[in-house]
Amino acid sequence: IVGGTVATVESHPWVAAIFWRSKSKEKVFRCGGSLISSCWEVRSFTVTMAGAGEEQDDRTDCCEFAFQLKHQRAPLLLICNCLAALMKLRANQGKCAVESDSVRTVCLPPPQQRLQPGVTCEIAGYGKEKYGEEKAQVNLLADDVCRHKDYYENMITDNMFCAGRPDWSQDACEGDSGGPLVCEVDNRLFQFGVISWGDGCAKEFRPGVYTRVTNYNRWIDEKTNLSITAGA
Ligand code: 4AZ
Repeated sequence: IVGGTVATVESHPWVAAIFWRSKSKEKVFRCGGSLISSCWEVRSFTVTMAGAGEEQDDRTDCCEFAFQLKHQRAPLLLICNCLAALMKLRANQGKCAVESDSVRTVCLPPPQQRLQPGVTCEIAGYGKEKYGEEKAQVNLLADDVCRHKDYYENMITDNMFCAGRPDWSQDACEGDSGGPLVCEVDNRLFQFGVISWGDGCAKEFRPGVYTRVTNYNRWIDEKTNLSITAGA
């Protein structure tokens, strides 16, 4: 998070810090995530593959495709954003996550709920620049603004939305991707976005890009075999 403030774990009890175990068995911090049920987390990630040729794939939600190619060691450079990925937690003594003041699931948004541009939402994560849990506030941008040529033009699909500060002072950054963007509706917080990508951090005309979670409610319910979508 850039330009944010220190957050207590209790204020964002659904935020996960995801670590990978390196070859030397060390735990290395990779990205964020959020707890959507006691045994499932949702996150986003970027797949980059280098090879002999160079080709940029413009599909933005191509996880399965990318993994197939990775398996075949295809000679191309592919960068794609997996906008929504689910991670199943392993149960420990019959339980996955045990809820407490610092561990709690986040609510998925009602699928039809649309928020107006300008609405202020909150992001949280453990990424740059301070690498401690921080939170910041960002405002939703209208799609046509984010698709303007001064912004991201045709890089924004219907599965994404943009959010930033009018003065560009607060933003998500490297290591925050996968983490949640939550907004308040009728005094309750819902996860409307997954921190996904951006050109740099807190840069003018380069807002953060988020996965539009309402487009994935049904998919999440199907994949997890849960019915965690409100009002579905
Ligand atoms: C990242 O690499 C990342 N400023 C996440 C969000 C943004 C940039 C980079 C948005 O995880």
